[in-house]
Amino acid sequence: MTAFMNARHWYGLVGAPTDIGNFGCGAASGPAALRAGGFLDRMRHQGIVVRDMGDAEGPAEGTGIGEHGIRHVEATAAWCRAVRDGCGQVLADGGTPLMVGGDHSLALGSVAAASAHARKLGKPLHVFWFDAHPDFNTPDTSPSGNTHGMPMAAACGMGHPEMLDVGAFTPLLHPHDLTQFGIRDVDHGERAHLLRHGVRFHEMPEVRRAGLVSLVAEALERAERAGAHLHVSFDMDALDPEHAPGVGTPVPGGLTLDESVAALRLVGESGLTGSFDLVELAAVREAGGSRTVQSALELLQAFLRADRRLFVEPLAVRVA
Ligand SMILES: [Mn+2]
Repeated sequence: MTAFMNARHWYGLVGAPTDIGNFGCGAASGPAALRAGGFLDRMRHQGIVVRDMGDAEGPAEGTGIGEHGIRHVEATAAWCRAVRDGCGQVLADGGTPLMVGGDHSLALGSVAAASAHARKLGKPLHVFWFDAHPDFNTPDTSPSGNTHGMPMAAACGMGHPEMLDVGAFTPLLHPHDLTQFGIRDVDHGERAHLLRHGVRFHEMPEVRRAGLVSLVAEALERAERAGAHLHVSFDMDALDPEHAPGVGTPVPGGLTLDESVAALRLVGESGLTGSFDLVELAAVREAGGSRTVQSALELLQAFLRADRRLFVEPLAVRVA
């Protein structure tokens, strides 16, 4: 199998060890936990090239509470700019960035890099967002003021000016090109935003009815028809707490590990994914075990091993 591999294709691990977007939640430990869990060795043994680009750097301390109770927005933006630059460098060098968080506010940085790269290639950006939460709050709709609930609204051009300023332009993403899976905890004003802007957000009852894999296959078809750069953002709390107890904001009734693995395998097979996040890995919150890290490793492996670009040029999306 190795003989057919495209040696030019590689991934760049960009760590983002902070939980500035949900201060104290424990997600800052994510990159170290994934490395200690043997991620790089495991990939190397399978002939998959993952270069460790090291960790992005940002403020260690928060920057206080602003208007509408928004927390640490300047520090969040500083971290997002560092993530943007780390992921942007991997893209510029021809690799696929794997951003490992850290809390989910950091996806604003990786999406900023992906959007700039897609624009340069003349492609639209599509985002797949696996999460218990839509992360589509604005400062005035957020009950907590935590920026990890705001990155997708900000990417779509709504939110605090500091967050809108992370990318080279705004909006970074058209709301119609955002598809969310595994959603089960939506704030009231956030739901109004999602509906008003036409975001496809697949809540758990729909996932149970239609099946995660077929919803993902439909979204892949749209992305392929559009010739999109696909950015995939996987929040560990998309999984049911049974499979990922070590997260900052666990919500019962989530995705199984098996269906998530199957979905990410399909995403990999499509060959469309130009950038990837795995976030909210707060293994320190899990008493005595490493279940969450093992789940994270399985998800990444499912995606990476299936990535068609390792073997051949992109082919048509296979529909389940
Ligand atoms: Mn999230």
